[in-house]
Order: sequence, then structure tokens, then C-alpha cells
Amino acid sequence: MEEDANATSKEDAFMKRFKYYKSNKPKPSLEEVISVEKHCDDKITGCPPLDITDDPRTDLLGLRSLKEWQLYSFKGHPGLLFIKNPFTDSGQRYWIRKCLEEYPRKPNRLNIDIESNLQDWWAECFRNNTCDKQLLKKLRWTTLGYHHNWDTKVYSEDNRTPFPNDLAELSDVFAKYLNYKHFRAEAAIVNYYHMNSTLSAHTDHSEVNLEAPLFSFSFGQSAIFMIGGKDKSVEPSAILINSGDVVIMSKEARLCYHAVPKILPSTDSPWEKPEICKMNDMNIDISNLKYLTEPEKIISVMKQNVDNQEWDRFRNYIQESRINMNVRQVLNEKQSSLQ
Ligand SMILES: O=C(O)CCC(=O)C(=O)O
Repeated sequence: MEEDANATSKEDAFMKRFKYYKSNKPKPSLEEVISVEKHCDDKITGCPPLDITDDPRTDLLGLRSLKEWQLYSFKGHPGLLFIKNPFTDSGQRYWIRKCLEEYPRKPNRLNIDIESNLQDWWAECFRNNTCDKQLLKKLRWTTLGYHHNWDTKVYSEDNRTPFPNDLAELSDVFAKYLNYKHFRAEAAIVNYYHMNSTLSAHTDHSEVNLEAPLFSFSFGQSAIFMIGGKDKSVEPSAILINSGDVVIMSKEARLCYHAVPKILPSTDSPWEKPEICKMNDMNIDISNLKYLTEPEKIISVMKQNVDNQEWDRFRNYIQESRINMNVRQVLNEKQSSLQ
């Protein structure tokens, strides 16, 4: 009997922690939450800077020079990697705006499609120059490329639309940095969280290719990200994710249970920093682009974003929300379709 009770409590290790961090009354202690800012040396290892030449695409994609990137690994979670905000402040504005204004347009799929099949969610939210707050709050996810099927969890060729070039290019910079030479971004889920949102425990196992890493880019409010093992009995760790941070689930960590039990108010708003005004000094080198055919479109959006008034709608949203772009490769290296 005692053994049974133990077994149940072991199985529930992930869920117990999830409930603990999710709770509002009482509020959880954040003491055990691993943060790269807190120098948790017993849990995190700062990786020495990789011997890498800079990537000419960084400025254009709103990234700092690779030489400045800070890469971490986690002692209890082999394959889990973390890059502390490698984005410039104008880069943060760019990607936040893309996730709101462009990615939720058709032909991409949205959670609200079942009730209202909108061509352009963001434009609809601001139709007639008024803000439809209810509609703004309703968006929970957008899918890109191979669309994740939430019921069957199976990707299919007839549920696929073009993957955005800029996000493919961004993911390629990260893949190259980590020496994944053949990574191709083919599917993404963009998650939209409000202050009371959570994402329950799950594994991402629908992709044919489970060797390729999964790249997770976060912007806006902070979050507690939990990651455990291949089943829920493994005691998970809780990690603080701030705006701009990138989590990479590779190797052993690729199929581990993970969840987001809590959104926390961010202590910094990098998307508000005055560095944004330096747009004209940017060193734009468009050589070596792999997916982007119209880099001038990115420059144009970045320039528009300098205008604080124009950026106001995006600011109002992100001040109370978190956005996460979760990018995967679906196919094996030599495969060109699921057929
Ligand atoms: O929001 C996050 O940090 C994680 C999102 C996630 O796990 C997913 O989309 O599968």
C-alpha cells in the first residue's frame, strides 16, 4: 500500500510542481527557480564562447553579434540550452510586431478559426480605429508551415502553407551557431499568453525528425518554464525566461515533458530602450541570406517601429502579454515531403 502511494506521488512529480507554481493563493516561492541572472552555479554551466566567426545576417534579423551571445547548459538536463537575450532592442520590436500583425493572417491557422475565420486578426482588432479588447485576448496560438493538428497530433501535406522566410532565416542563424548544418524550419507554433495563462505539461513528438533541435524564442512578459524527463515522474526544474531569451531543446531534452505554469511581470522592457533610435547606423549585410528574398521589407518594418506612436498598439499588447515562437524541423534531412 505504501509502495503504491509512493508510486503515485512519483508519477505526479511534474504535476505537483506545476500546480505549485501555477497557484495564486498562496503565491509560490521563486527561490528554486533557476535564473541565469542569479548565477545558480550548481545548476547551470555557462558555456565558453564558441569559436565562431560572426554571421553577416545578425544586424538585419535584430540580433547582437554572435561574439556577445551567452550560452548556458543545465546540469540536470543534458541537451537543454539557453541563450540569454541575443536580440537587439529593435530586434525585439520587430519580432513582437511580426507575431501580432503578420503571422496571425491567413493562410496561417489560429485557435479562433473555429468561431470566426478572420483573414487578418490584428487588423480586425483595430477596425474603425477602435480596439476590440475581447478579440485581442482570444488569440492563443497561430501555426505556421506544417500546421500542428491539435487533435490528431499528426502533420500532413494537405495542412501545410509556406513558412515565413524571416523566421526561417532567424532559426538558421541559431542552428548554424550550434553547428546544426542541415536544420530547416518547417513548422512553428506561436503561443500568446496573458498574465493568467498557462501551458500544460506535454512533449513535442509529432515531428518525423526528432534529432533536429527545437528553438523557442520568447518576448514580452516573463515566464516560469518547467522541464522534466521523458515521463512525468521525473522531478522537473523551473527556469525563468525573460524577453528575448532563447531555449533550445536538443538531444536528450528534445522529448522531455515541459510546461509553462506561470507568467510573471517582467522587470525590464528591452523593447522600450532608446537604442531603437540608432536604426540608421545599422550595419546591414545581406550576403549569405538563405531564405529571405526581400530583406528591404525587414529594414522598412524596423524603421517604422522607431515611431513610438506607430508602435503604441504593440506596446499596449506586450505590456500585459508574453509571446513565444516555437520552431521545429518536421522532415528528415533528405525528405522533401511527408509522402
Ligand atoms: O511558451 C513556451 O515557453 C513553451 C511553448 C511550448 O512548449 C510549445 O509550444 O510546445
